[in-house]
Amino acid sequence: MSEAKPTILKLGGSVITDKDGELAAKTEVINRIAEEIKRADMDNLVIVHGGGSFGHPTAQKYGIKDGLKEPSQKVGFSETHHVMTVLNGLIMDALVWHEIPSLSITPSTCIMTENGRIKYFDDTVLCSCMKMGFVPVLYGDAVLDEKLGFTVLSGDQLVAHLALKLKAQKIVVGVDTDGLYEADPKVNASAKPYLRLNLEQLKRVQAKISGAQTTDVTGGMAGKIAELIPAVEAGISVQIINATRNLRVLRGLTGERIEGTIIEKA
Ligand code: IP8
Repeated sequence: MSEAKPTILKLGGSVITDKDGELAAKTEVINRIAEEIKRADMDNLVIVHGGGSFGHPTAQKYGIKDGLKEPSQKVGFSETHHVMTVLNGLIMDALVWHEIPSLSITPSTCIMTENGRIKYFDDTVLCSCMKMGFVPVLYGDAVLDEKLGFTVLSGDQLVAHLALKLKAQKIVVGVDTDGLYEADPKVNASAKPYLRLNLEQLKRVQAKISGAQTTDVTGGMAGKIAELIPAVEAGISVQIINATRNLRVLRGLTGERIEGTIIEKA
């Protein structure tokens, strides 16, 4: 058992899936990341992954985020959760085959939200498995909601919630760009990434990009930053790295200096 403060690793949907495809997992990337996680040999690691081309198109098709409005959506809720378990199975496959003691924790069976925000979280299994040295693996999921019937819980909300609950040391956010950019690097090739941001600067960036278009039902980069702000306020450091590139996850986890954006309170 370890006393080290936890590190939370978020694997974005755009890293582990091809967002232009349908149910298109990037199995080579997933395997390479599993190998890097094994090499990092972390005490007290928690992994959270996003939905990519598994969760988002299905959630969008059935309007799951806005809640239960008609009975025909119910099977869409089941399907959204189900495709997330399929993606999670592929992640677990890679972790287990790399001999990482890990346990999938299904958000929809231990979390309920109220108007989209986490209200109940039974963390008994999560905490026990961490005490035993397992790596818990959670993900954005379709969850039951006290007011809406059901909704979509983003991996980013989960990351920030877990970071605060577990008093994490740091959050490593794996995306498919070299950090957080002044403008969308996929649209503007000369856009530059921020190397370091403090809380006030992060809030200014958040205000600037909050109107941006996104296909993610959970809000893309703007949603990600909004979720991270309370964790940064609590003194938890955040590093946004390009997890599609070799060795970045390993180096992000072990604290080596790499390209990306570091966000700290002051
Ligand atoms: O990709 C959303 O998780 P995210 C999961 O972390 C679903 O926002 C079910 C769309």
